[in-house]
Amino acid sequence: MGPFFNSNACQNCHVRDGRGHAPQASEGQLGSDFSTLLIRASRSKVTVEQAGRLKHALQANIGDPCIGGQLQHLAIMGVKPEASQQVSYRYKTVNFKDGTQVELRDPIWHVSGNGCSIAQDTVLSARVAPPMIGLGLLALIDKENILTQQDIEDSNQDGISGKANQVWSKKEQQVMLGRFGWKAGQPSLRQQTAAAFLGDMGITSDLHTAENCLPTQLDCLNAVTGNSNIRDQGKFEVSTRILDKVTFYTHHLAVPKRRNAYGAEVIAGKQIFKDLGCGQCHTESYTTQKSSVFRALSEQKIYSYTDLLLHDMGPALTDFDKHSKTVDGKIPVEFLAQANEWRTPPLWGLGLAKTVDPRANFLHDGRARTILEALLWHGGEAQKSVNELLILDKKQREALLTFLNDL
Ligand code: HEC
Ligand code: HEC
Ligand SMILES: [Ca+2]
Ligand SMILES: [Ca+2]
Repeated sequence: MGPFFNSNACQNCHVRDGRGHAPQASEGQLGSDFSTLLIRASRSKVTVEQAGRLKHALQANIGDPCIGGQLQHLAIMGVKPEASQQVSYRYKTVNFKDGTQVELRDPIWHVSGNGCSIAQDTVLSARVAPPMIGLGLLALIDKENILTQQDIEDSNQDGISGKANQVWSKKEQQVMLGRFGWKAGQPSLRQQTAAAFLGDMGITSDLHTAENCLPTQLDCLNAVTGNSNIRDQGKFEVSTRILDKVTFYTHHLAVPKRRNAYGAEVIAGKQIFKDLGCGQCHTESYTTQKSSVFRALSEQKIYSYTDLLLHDMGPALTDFDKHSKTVDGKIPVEFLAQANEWRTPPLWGLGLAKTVDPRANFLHDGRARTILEALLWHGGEAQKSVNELLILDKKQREALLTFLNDL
């Protein structure tokens, strides 16, 4: 493991195969529990218009000179960690039309390089570990079913303009539809898994054969590595056999059964979900493709509640700079995904998130402590849905949440 790492096991972050959480901190305090959350870094040399025209927009993904593409706050003995990170929160309240108040916590990120300085034009992106369920099913949604939902220029003028991410596949050596990660930056679960081994734990594999050190990080470059120790398995730290097994595992974690799908309040809530336009991004269902490799996942009707497309979610959810200031939303951050764009996450398993781990949080940076908070942070293309949410009465709000909690 290492030289640099964020954690030493997949399940430290994906707690019991569920989701992670943001550090806790009351007003005026600093939170430092980064056990399930990490910060990405990117610098953009191209405008988003150029990135859209580039064949694979790889130019949009240049790491920071001090911390590379990801801040690893831990390192093996003898290597100094890259940087340190903390978070504090500004607490604010949102009012429903009927006077009900909900408190939201707005994160302020504190990051500093260890012996070097993060660049002023670096865009930072905080990401909490997402749940691991149903991923093999998402991998088997026909790409055309995703692409036909795009409406990049919002030509039907409903305010929603989903866009697919187009990302680089290391295996295929070509541009492919991005499906995984909060900005859909990974095309396959094998590549996502190999990226996690290297980026999060410092473990090389057949897809990432070099350790994760910048040319300036001499102690990292000179550190002992496991590459030369593994005689039979090739020159990397995790063998292809183990990488393939972990990848198989990530494909096959089931989604939980609905508990009360036909309950009257659940059905009423589902209607409100539709009326508020939630389903315009959280697409209800698909049938997976036929697959001889993944037989158990083949030709299944699934209820994933996602279009797997990127949406502008407004300035409050936009990535930030080293002073925790929101950056220009249009800056490309991860292939075609801009600073203000996020992939619609699937909603299955939502109601059991806190059963899996009571600390579980929602949204890309875990700022939302409850499902209701997650809804209230929606902005940008989803602003209309939130405006309508705010005028619901107590009974309607409860029905909506009962439906979401049944997923
Ligand atoms: C330091 C915490 C951390 C560790 C350790 C970690 N992950 Fe993750 N994982 C994340 C975060 C954060 C994301 C979201 C990344 C993004 O948005 O690009 C993620 C995303 C994923 C996804 C995509 C899920 C989705 O819904 O799109 C998979 C699959 C995954 N990780 C598997 C693994 C495996 C397998 C390991 C161990 C080899 C691992 N992770 C280790 C934090 C972690
Ligand atoms: C314009 C597209 C869009 C619309 C409309 C929309 N969402 Fe979302 N939703 C998203 C995206 C994108 C995210 C991820 C945002 C982030 O992580 O910052 C998200 C996140 C969520 C989450 C948190 C999921 C998680 O895993 O953390 C929930 C719950 C949710 N939406 C429910 C709803 C409900 C209910 C509505 C209707 C009131 C709705 N959404 C409307 C796109 C949309
Ligand atoms: Ca790094
Ligand atoms: Ca290593």
